[in-house]
Amino acid sequence: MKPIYILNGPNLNRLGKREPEIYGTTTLTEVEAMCREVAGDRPIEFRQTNSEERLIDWVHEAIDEGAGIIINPAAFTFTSLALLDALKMFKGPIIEFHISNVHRRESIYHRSYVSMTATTVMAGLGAKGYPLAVRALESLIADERR
Ligand code: DHK
Repeated sequence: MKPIYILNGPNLNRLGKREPEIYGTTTLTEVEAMCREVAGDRPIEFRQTNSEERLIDWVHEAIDEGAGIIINPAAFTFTSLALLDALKMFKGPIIEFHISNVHRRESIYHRSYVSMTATTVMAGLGAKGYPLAVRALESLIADERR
């Protein structure tokens, strides 16, 4: 069974301490555990980086190995054409995930490049939305959605 890739961008390593009024107090380690529990037999590659280059390299790995992608690109959502170009190459379903409702925040967070290729967007469910995204991705994989 091919793995799903759950990829997290810059500053998410500080989840739980970072602006808890926006992102909550759940840590990324706790998020990973929740995702693995929901995934059952499905292998998960759960990763975080502050590097755009590394994030793109992981998308390239997913292109060759992955069944689906859940990506929280964080600030790269709104800045990276390189990340958009990499995600366009992925043939499986892509869920763009944001902990906060980016559309209710400052306008700098309103225009996502990633949304131009994502299968669906989940935003505002909080960190506990990640396991829901795993369930949603399994459904998209089963339906062979892109
Ligand atoms: C996380 C970030 O780091 C921000 O740059 C985004 C996103 C929002 C989130 O809600 O997960 O604007």
